[in-house]
Amino acid sequence: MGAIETMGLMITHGAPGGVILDSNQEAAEAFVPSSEKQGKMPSQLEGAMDALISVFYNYSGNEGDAMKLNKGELKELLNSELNDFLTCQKDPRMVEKIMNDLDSNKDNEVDFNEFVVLVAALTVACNDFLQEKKKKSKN
Ligand SMILES: [Ca+2]
Ligand SMILES: [Ca+2]
Repeated sequence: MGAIETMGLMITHGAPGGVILDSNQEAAEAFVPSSEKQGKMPSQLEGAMDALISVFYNYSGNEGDAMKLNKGELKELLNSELNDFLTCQKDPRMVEKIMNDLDSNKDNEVDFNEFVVLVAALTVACNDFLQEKKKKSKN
């Protein structure tokens, strides 16, 4: 409950998605595809980014546009990959709400740029939760 509320809040206020979009250009210029660094193991973070991309296309390729998640594909992804984080998704309106929050260009599909906003928001919410838990266990 808490996580998803925080998420909605952050998406409405444009952060952290806004931050990501602002730095897109710089990030793209600094980006070196892993194929250019042959034989080198990806770092933990690079591996996580790679996984993020793979997961997205695993679901987006099921129906219609292979580059975008429609509502059914988004639901599948949320159910299978974020089951522990989004406990209130049993509510069928939840997928609808997440879809509306994420779909910033209003084409009724979630592309990778829009999906990344969800992951970033959930990661921030997850960090807040963990830090809060740490604080409480200290007292
Ligand atoms: Ca699709
Ligand atoms: Ca969209």
